[in-house]
Amino acid sequence: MSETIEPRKIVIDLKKLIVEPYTRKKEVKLSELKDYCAYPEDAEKILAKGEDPVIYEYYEYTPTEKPGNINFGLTIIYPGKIGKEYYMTKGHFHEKDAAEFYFCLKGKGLLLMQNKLGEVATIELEPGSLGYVPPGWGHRTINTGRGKFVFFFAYPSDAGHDYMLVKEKGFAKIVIEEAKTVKIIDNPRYQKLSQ
Ligand code: PAN
Ligand code: ZN
Repeated sequence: MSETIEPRKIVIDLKKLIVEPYTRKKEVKLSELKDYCAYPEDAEKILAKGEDPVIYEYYEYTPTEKPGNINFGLTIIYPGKIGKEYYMTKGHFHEKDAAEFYFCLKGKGLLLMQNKLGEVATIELEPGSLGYVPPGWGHRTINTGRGKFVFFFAYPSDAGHDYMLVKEKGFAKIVIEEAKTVKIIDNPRYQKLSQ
């Protein structure tokens, strides 16, 4: 039987930073992000102190995974660093050739993208700017500011998410703070996709 999706209104509350209603909320703490960090030993040091801070959270509204629909929501990345690496999302590739956009609402950060040839692109995001992720590009966002970095995202509902590629190989570039400035440097733990 074919599924019927009803038209509906969803409110993005910019004060409470919540999507109402949402179908999924996810909170990612340091213990879950650790294996994606360029300097996991710095993550271990924080965890060894008994701290496990929330690095980011997101609210998503998924009408259905049926092709032709759109998933959307709000991501909030807290300010902070793990060693010298700024708080960031895990990052992923979409399983299908599916684009996405990130529209920045608060704070500032970077959208880091990489395709399967290893080409890298970065886009600075501040309120009012939109980063377009073309199909085939893995994507991660990084909070380089002092406040929360908040953006609205939308992508095709049947896109699918592949985290393993990023977990095992990493992104070619990482974003760190050095001498109080934001630097995009080569990832010391990066393994080329061909290896
Ligand atoms: C976003 C991301 C969200 C969290 O909704 O899922 O910002 O990042 P990770 O999924 O990498 O943990 C998106 O890109 N969806 O496709
Ligand atoms: Zn995505």
